[in-house]
Amino acid sequence: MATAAPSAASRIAVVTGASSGIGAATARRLAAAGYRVVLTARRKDRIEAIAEEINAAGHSATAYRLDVTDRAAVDEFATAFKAVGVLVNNAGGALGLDPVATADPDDWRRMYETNVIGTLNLTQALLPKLVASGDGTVVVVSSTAGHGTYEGGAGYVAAKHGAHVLAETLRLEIVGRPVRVIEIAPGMVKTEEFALTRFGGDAERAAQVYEGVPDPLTADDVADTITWAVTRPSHVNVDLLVVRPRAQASHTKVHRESSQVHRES
Ligand code: 8X3
Repeated sequence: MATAAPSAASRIAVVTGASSGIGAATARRLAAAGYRVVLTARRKDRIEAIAEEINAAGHSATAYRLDVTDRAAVDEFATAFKAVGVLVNNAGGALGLDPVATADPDDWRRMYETNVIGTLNLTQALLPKLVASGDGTVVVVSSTAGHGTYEGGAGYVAAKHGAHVLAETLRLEIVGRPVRVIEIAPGMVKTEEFALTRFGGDAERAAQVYEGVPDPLTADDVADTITWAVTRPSHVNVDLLVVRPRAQASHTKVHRESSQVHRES
């Protein structure tokens, strides 16, 4: 099947949260698809190593240390570009799985900051450059948590609903300009860090999330989906794509080995 090769003006792709997981995998996939990828994250050593690996494979990547919640730093970053073709807002994540009655408000604030304000910062700063490319694409990596709730998830679910609303509203507001807004909403993805971060480094609790689940999605599965959506012809806007592993029918209905069990923390 034909894919849309990026034109010269739209060849730069910025990926946030590119130091691991879905962000790193997306940087690799977009580079292989012909984009000059700019990897951003707080951990400079990790994005530099991934950029080196991409360049060694004959593709093009650079690394730029960036905290998406630092607006002054984001604005400074944006001055580096005349035009940007693709912005993948991937930085974010979950903290805790506590019920509303006892959850830590600081966790909620931090999740809103990274998942929503971070996406807002990058999108605002780069929107003029995406328009200037003549063929821009904003990707918001939300989650199935942006489309339904589950016990213990409210802080993360609220933040991801915020990311979903940002994408949906932006699409309404900029229609007529040459920029697509694509939301990718992954379900259960087994990455090295998502669950570990959620549970404050508790590896045992993190492992339980995926216990017995045959083939949760990988970061590369989601990167493949993102890259597919981005490389459709310019007039094709994949508004919202929900992607789950076959073993997950909903947040609360996950197949684990031979039994159907309900999700528990
Ligand atoms: C991750 C999906 O089920 O942990 O965004 O909320 S879930």
